[in-house]
Amino acid sequence: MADHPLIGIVMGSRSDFDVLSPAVEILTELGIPHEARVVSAHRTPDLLYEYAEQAQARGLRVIIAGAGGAAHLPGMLAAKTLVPVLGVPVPATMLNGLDSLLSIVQMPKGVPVGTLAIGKPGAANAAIFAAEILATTDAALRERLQAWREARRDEVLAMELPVLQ
Ligand code: RP5
Repeated sequence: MADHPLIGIVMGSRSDFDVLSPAVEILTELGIPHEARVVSAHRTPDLLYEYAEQAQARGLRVIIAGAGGAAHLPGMLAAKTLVPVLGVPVPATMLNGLDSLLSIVQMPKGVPVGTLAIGKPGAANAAIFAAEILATTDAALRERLQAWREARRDEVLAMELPVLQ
């Protein structure tokens, strides 16, 4: 297994962590080396550039970026690196993440950000999607992913509904 992070999880604020935490949990469960950091597009733009510029050389294969409001973090990272960026809209304002979703998904042609759903489901899916990307060249990870998916299937098959009188 790699001794350096393969996936970078970045978020605009400490306040985003709760929403991004499913991504951390799933990558941990799948045994994928990762890191989680706060990088703000608007408040630490120089750090954003540095993170993006060093991502490839540091061995990052995918970046998961979550932010709320006018969420420029995923798009600006994507503008500065060829490492694929997955964007997670965070519900952080009165607009409940719709603002962030539109900010992230409406990238101009030529600078793609793979945009996931608003909130924790999007964070979880970003981690799974990143794992699937890595699994294209990692047979052991592909097996762990297959087992993970089968466990989700078994959870559903075991579901019982209440009997109403
Ligand atoms: C965004 O502003 C962050 O991604 C966060 O979702 C939101 C609020 O940040 P804080 O004021 O909580 O630091 O840039």
